[in-house]
Amino acid sequence: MFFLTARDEAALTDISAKPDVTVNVVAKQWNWDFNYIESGAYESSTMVAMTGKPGVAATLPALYLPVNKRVEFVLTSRDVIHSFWVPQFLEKLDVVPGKANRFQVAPTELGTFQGKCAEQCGAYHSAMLFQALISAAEGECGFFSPHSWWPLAVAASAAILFLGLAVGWWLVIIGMFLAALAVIGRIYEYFRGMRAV
Ligand SMILES: [Cu+2]
Repeated sequence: MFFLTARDEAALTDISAKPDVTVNVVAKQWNWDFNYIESGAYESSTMVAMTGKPGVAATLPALYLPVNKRVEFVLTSRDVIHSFWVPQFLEKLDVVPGKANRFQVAPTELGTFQGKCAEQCGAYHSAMLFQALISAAEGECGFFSPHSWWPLAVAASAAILFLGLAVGWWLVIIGMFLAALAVIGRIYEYFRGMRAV
């Protein structure tokens, strides 16, 4: 038992491999900010009201991770000691002010996993919940990646539409057609669990 524990622990705390994705997880009273270093996407959140009613899960901060990629978490705290815990990651690590604790995982399963703060950190400690969403890794958040095409497509459709108002009705039709395509594409992407940045 000790051997297995020691072996797994060594594997989880090994951060010598170069990660594909680095996420700076910032714990704060009482929520989480997720900063995606490579893609330059920063998401901050405010405290979630635990009403006990259905639908709260949708308001929780979401940690987006690609499947089958090596992710390194850099854990920092803005105030007191918290603890970053997604049970399926087999690792629970303290988030300490003034210190950056790190660990790596490579999620192998698609889906939504519950995460929480595992250190009593004050009055609303129990509200420090989040969701880890593991989705297909289709490119990073680059200019032409699936994550960023949407605003571009909408802008292009709108431009054609307005140009159409000056040029002729046939261009308006084309603009509307493209706009509809963009909307349908975005909805399709959304339901596939893709990430919108
Ligand atoms: Cu906490």
